[in-house]
Amino acid sequence: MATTRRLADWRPYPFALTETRLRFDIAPLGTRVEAELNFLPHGRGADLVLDGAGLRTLDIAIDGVEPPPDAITMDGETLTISADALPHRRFTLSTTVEIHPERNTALEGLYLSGGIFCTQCEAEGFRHITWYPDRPDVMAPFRVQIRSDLPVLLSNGNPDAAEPGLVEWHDPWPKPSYLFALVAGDLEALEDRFTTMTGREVALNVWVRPGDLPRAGFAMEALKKSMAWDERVYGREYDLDVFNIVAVDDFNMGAMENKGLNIFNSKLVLASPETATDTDYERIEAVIAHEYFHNWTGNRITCRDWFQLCLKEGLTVFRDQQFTSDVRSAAVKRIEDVVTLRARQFREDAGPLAHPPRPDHYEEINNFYTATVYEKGAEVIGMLKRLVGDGNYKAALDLYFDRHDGQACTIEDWLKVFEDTTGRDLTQFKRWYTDAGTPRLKLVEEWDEAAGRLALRFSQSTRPTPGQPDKPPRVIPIALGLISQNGDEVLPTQVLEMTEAEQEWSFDGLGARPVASLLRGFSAPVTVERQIGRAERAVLLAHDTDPFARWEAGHDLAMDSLVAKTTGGESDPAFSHSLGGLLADAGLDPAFIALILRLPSEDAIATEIAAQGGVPDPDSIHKAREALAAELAARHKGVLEQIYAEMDVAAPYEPDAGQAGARSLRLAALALLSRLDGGARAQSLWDSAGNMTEKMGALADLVRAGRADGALAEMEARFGANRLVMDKWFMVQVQAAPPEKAIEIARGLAERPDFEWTNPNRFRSLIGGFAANHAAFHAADGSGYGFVVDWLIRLDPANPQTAARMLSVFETWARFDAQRRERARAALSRLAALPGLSRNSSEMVTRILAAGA
Ligand code: B3K
Ligand code: ZN
Repeated sequence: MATTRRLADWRPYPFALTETRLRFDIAPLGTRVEAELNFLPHGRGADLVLDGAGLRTLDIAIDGVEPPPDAITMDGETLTISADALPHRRFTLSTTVEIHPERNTALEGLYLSGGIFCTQCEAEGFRHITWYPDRPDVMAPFRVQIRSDLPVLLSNGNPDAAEPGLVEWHDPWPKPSYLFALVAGDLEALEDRFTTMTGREVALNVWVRPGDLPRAGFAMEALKKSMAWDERVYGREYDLDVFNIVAVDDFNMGAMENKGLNIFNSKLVLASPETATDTDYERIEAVIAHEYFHNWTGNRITCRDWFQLCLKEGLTVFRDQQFTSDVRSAAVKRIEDVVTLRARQFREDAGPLAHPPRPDHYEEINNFYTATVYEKGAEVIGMLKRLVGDGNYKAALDLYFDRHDGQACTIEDWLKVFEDTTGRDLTQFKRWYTDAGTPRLKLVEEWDEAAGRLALRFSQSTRPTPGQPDKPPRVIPIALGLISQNGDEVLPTQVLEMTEAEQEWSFDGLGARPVASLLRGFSAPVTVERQIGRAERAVLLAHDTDPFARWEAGHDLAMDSLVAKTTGGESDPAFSHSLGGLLADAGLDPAFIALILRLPSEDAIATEIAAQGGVPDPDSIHKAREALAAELAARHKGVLEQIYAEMDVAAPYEPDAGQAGARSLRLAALALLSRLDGGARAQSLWDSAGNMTEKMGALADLVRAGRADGALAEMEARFGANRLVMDKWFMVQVQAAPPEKAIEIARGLAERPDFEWTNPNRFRSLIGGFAANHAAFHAADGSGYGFVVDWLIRLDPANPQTAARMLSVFETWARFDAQRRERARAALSRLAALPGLSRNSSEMVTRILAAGA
């Protein structure tokens, strides 16, 4: 039975754990784990409660003596040793258990991936390894011995003794169990070194399967860059003699920040120009940085309980975003982040899965590794920084590291360092952490021609979310500038600090009515409602000095056209016209133009229609978007052809921002042109391209045009044995396919022997890729819903985490028409009724179905 866990129920653990010693005997059919835990009772009378799941317990002893049988209770996932059987002083609990990594398909705890033993312990995977207080506020130094005949045996910390078949690792930094890691396998390392700011030498290794070394170099460079950046920008130095990264093929998410031993999904490590795209490279760099940055924000300072997850994740995402802005283009990065935030987090906030960055209850914590905790968590920190200023932000962070090093903390601790640094009261600001939902900011402008005064009247409101009917006003930093009709900036950026439900600001001494450039840099994660004409938007698109606001003006114009077209109207010529100006502007960053050319996604259009109170129709949305693309292509054919030719990078491939920007513009132009030439140009690019970025761009266009058979066959012939490339092969065929064909293609692909559905990457490529084909997934006959649910029913018993995560593709089901809703409800109910459904999927499906109640 599922039980709800509540923040209000947190109590300190009644014992200190002063040392953890583990010994693993790894064998093909069963691994033995011996644990010795040194406990110091904080007081008297508390039972010792430990977590464990799926363990075959062979032995339990306290100070070497087996406790009397009636002192031990095993119930579900807990082992309790009653207080009467415990000494009132330091004692050692020893246990021996047997576990079966070779049968572990859930990829949680110790498991096998392609012959490599590896672990994933966050959030509660360690209990699948041994009996333990498996909670983040119990921290201890670890000593780990591994016995195995495999050649490479790794754990956290520094290597100690080693002899053939046995190694010992020692991690002196107290850490919670979720940061434990172990790897055993036949691996090769790309080796390097880093000298820290105080001159300490650190050995760096990126461990991969034999043969993959040539594709590990970029990850290593990214690691060194991250280490240097964290020293330079945050003053944070690495604190062990070695830093290991291991790439494995079977992994439930992207990567994991285990102390000194990061374990990665191989797709976020391995890259070569022939096998990885520019986007893959950018992601690898960002995730390597993210996991590395966790060493301070997550590991040295961790979370008191899982409700505080965004304490480490929001901050670490914020830090990796800063890093990418520094090493690439800040403007482009900001726009990309906002696109992702809206696509994932706003969508989450608007549906049945809405929750605050710091939730106060959950059934399964793994369901809360969400866009809200991560991306909104990062936005909240961005707002805080904007409100207190860069200097205060830095001082507050220094204080945070000083005050809380070695501790397990809360959001309250985090806010307190800002309060102590600045003297500000952050009580109202804290609502960003505790309240769910995306505030809607409404602006009404009043222009007084005679006085030359512009009054801006703002109001804010947030719709109810599950369990939170009332939403008091929040602090909203509104970064604002004013642009004159002829394009001059008449007021540089100011930050208005909105705290009330309604508030007004006015600006005097203006010669003529300016255009407000609102929410510059996307200064708060809110939606905006304002009366603004096409002409004003065009002014912003042509002249705004803030790249985000400029992009946003283009995005809004495109969205207006798309929404109008969907409901049978005409597209607005203003967008196409302004686009002409941008395409001809040689001074603009190609990556920026590419972002404007990338039309809003079908899902985003559906969201907008729903937000305006309409019922989105996936088929008309698809047609409208295709029609606008074709229109733009026809209207700008000449300049698009010119761009396509000019953005052909002649220099040898580099995954840097400059080259990647040129390629993204080239491919955006190609995508439009392919709507005119039926894919002819895409075919010749496919034939000639020497890098995966252009290959995949061309291939998507070929798939869309229905002429990809040749290219797909070639790709399979060349890369059939490369799992990561074949993941792309699976995905593009379903995601870019014409919606009416996608389901047949998906069914066919699912029959293939290389559709290894227990591999999360492969599952996400095919099933997730299909669900990302908006009109196919939301087909009126329910075939898309049925297909996805059939696969989730199959996956759930094997891998609940990945199954539950994918259920979020259903979070928008209630916004469609009655027929689609019925079909979605039927499919979801089939899943909900499944005997033995995991706690993960059960919680998700119950919350999702509640949307239609
Ligand atoms: N902390 C891990 C995520 C763990 C997910 C557990 N279901 C990766 C990261 O955010 O860096
Ligand atoms: Zn993280």
